[in-house]
Amino acid sequence: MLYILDYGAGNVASLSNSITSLGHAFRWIENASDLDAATSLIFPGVGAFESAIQHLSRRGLLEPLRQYILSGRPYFGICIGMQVLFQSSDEAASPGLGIIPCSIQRFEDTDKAVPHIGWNAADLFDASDAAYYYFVHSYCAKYDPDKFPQAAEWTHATTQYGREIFVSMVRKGNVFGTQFHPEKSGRAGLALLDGWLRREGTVHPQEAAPRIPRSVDPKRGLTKRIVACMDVRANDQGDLVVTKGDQYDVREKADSLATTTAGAVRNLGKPVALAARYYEAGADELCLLNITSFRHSPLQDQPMIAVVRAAAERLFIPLTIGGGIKDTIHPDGTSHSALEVASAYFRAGADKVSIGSEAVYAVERLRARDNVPDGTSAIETIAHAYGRQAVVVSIDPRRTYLDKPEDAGHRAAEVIQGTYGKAWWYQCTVSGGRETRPLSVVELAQGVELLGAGELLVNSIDRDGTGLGFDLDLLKLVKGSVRIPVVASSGAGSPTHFIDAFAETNVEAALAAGIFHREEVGIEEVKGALRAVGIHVRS
Ligand code: 1PR
Repeated sequence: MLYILDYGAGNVASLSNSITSLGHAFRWIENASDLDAATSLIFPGVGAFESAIQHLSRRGLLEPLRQYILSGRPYFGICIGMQVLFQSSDEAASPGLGIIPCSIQRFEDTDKAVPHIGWNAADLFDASDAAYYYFVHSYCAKYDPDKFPQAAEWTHATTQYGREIFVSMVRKGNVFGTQFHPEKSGRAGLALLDGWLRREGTVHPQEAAPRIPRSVDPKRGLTKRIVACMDVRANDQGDLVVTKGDQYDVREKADSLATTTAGAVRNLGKPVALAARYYEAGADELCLLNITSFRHSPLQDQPMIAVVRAAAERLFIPLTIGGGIKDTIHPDGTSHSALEVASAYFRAGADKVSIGSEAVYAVERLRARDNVPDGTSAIETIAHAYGRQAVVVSIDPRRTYLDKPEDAGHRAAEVIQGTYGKAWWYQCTVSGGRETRPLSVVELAQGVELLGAGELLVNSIDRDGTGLGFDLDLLKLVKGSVRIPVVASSGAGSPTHFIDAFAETNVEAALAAGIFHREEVGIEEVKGALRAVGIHVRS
């Protein structure tokens, strides 16, 4: 019987959904005795090495897990489930299982963003065609046959990130592991999972893998991601619909030729149906933003949770959910922490949560404490439990124009001098742009990075829905001020705009909504244009 070991962090719903969709049955490991009954085991670790080991220890599973693996029964470790096979990790004080006598180290972040988030190739030693899979991690087993010969002996595939090459698959005897998430890697991932499940009784030969030196190829490595975003809210009839605004105004304008009612919420389709369309069309990632959640509690917003659940059952690519991730008091007086709200979304099948307004307030409080984190913000509590890669901060800045650049005071370095004389800085907003706060976009970006955010989604109220292209000044400013990955958002009107964003600002991903919803430009069309100019994207 196949068992899955859930250690309580992150999105295990995606793994169970993908196994079910492939027609396989499984049970969850409840306690150590289940490990005796298991004839094959998957450990889908997400998050942090230390919390995985601590959790296994607390449940009395650590030693039984080691014994299970040493007994020769098939084991498949995913991400942290692969890393715990190693001796230790720079991330943690507790040792790992010690099956692979080598340590896990942090990526260098001098030449690239960390975490490593996105689609990258796993190069097998015995095949020329590499498949692309979805990775999300800050630590890895470096592939260096001279320095770490034991890790090299276990290596089944390697992957390149920046100038580093790391172990992306291990295989020896009954043990198999992937640093990437097959359950989030579309068809390639499902095929890999299905292959392992069908051959689960097979034990591979024990011989060591060839220790082949691998050299860095400047044309390879992490691909640029294309993200489709759905802003979701209830329309005036109370149905959840995908909507889309111009500069955040989502209501229909009065127009003598209009067939829809002026003032009604624009309805561009049903969220799950649209999400399925984008999955089929080759989107690398999907984002669902509950844009009116600041008005009520997302935990009571069961339709939104149902949307996430339904989407996660059908789509095997990463899903980010945003809107209302904050401490909440229900109308019945019960209070729920941001961590509880996020956990509800993770359980439903989200891979990341995106925090908007609450991130602005958290940085304001951080600055009032002279930039000393106190561990209480939504960003910190969620990153601590689920890993920083699970926490995206969605920024909603607006240009604030200055009469004279000198008026910017201490923000002089953040002022953009426009071509036609006007200068501006980027000011943060909350509640979907309804309220402007004194914080600048750079202060917010650096503050949330310090608090533990793993990625930034950079919107622009000025460009949203205009089709004029991404705000490249804004993206350069943010990208230059942080080390975490940046997703460009707002204003995409053509494939050329994506080329501009990647070529001129080096962001890791670019997101669009309107042009995809209205089918003006297809995702494959965008990727084709990027490929044509030599920008590396997933096929
Ligand atoms: O503050 O944590 O509850 O989160 C609320 C979330 O909802 C934030 O991420 C905020 O950006 C979003 N939001 C709130 N109001 C609106 C609105 O439109 N009235 N949508 C809104 C923001 C911006 C992008 C959009 C891109 C691309 N939408 O997500 O999809 O601008 O659009 P385009 O390609 O058509 O130009 P909290």
